[in-house]
Amino acid sequence: MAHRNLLCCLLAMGAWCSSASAIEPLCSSASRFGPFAEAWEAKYPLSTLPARMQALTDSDCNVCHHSQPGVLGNCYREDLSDLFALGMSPADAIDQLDTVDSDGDGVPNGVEIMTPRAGEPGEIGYNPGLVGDTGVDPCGDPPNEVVTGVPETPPPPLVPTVSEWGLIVLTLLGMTAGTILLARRHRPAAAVSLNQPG
Ligand code: HEC
Ligand SMILES: [Ca+2]
Ligand SMILES: [Ca+2]
Repeated sequence: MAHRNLLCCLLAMGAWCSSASAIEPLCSSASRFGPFAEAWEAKYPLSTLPARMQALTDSDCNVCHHSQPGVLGNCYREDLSDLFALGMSPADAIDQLDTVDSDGDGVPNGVEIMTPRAGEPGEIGYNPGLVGDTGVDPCGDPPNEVVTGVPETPPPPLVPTVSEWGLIVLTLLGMTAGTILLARRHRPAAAVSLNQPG
């Protein structure tokens, strides 16, 4: 409970600091970010997603939030919030969701966050809570509102995906098994014909 109080305090201060620019100098950068944003940056220091969200939506908080804190979404934040409600720390919740596909676009959160952006040299990261070619939020209110206007689902890789490799391996295994079966089936026949005197 103390934990949650601390979070609320820091988060409220974050909102307060970013909305009231007059008191901005009073806010240390640590308190402005809040525990989720801090834990996130510690886990993914090389991702340029926060800077990109800042440039496109005027707030790096939109890595997780929809358009403003207090509004439903995005899907990634909703998952984080669920784990937090179960008593998990922000850092543990972020860890736990690394391999989960929160926005359902087929790519796990951690992979999205660290994927170099196609055609944007130096830019790393697709938003794990937004999908499609225009960065819509399936968990927003209203749902599917455009948030970034740019792709937030990584393009499919050019090499075979894991499931495609699986198919290839299965096919090869099937062919091998078939060859062995055929060889077995022919052997007795050959033996019979050899044993029978002509
Ligand atoms: C890594 C994800 C992440 C980032 C980045 C982030 N937040 Fe949050 N924020 C959350 C989660 C998760 C909750 C819900 C916590 C809970 O369930 O109590 C939340 C809740 C809040 C709330 C309480 C109201 C609400 O929407 O539930 C405020 C205010 C808030 N954040 C402000 C900010 C500000 C300001 C920033 C940017 C400086 C920021 N957050 C960045 C994840 C994040
Ligand atoms: Ca995803
Ligand atoms: Ca995505």
